[in-house]
Amino acid sequence: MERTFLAIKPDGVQRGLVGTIIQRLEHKGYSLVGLKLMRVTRELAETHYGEHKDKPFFPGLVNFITSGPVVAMVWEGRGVVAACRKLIGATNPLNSEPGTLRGDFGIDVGRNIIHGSDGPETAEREIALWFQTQELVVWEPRLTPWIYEM
Ligand code: DAT
Ligand code: MG
Repeated sequence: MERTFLAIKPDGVQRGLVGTIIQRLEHKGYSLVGLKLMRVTRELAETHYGEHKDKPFFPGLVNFITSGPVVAMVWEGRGVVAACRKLIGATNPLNSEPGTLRGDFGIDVGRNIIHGSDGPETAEREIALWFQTQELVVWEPRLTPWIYEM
């Protein structure tokens, strides 16, 4: 089964959106396999956002992601990487469609609520960066036959 890495950013936690976000993903039919509330170190933030290190917004991005608690999650299911990107919406919440998490709950690109891996290889790298193997729980969701035809 495919897995993706999602992180509810400090604005999402401060604004009380943790339950809403988890509920949306559960209702979609995906399964949670890893979950932790954590403070992000500068080292982790800089590694996670390494592809953006030369961008003008990089220092602000690192300051923001380390400014408060983050909910780090791994979700599993068919097509979960692309589906979560759709569910999250465009990077700038003003361009995100209504019905997406950023479209419904955000305004500013620097306060866009949630991170999601942008592809399967990125997901593998980010899961390994944020979680130890023993923190991921392998379990058999009983609803599988009600969510997947086969
Ligand atoms: P995404 O989070 O949709 O994958 P990204 O990887 O391009 O977007 O950028 C990572 C984060 O950096 C993004 O969620 C918010 C911030 N960011 C991106 N572009 C920005 C900009 N032009 N100004 C301020 N922050 C920006
Ligand atoms: Mg990205």
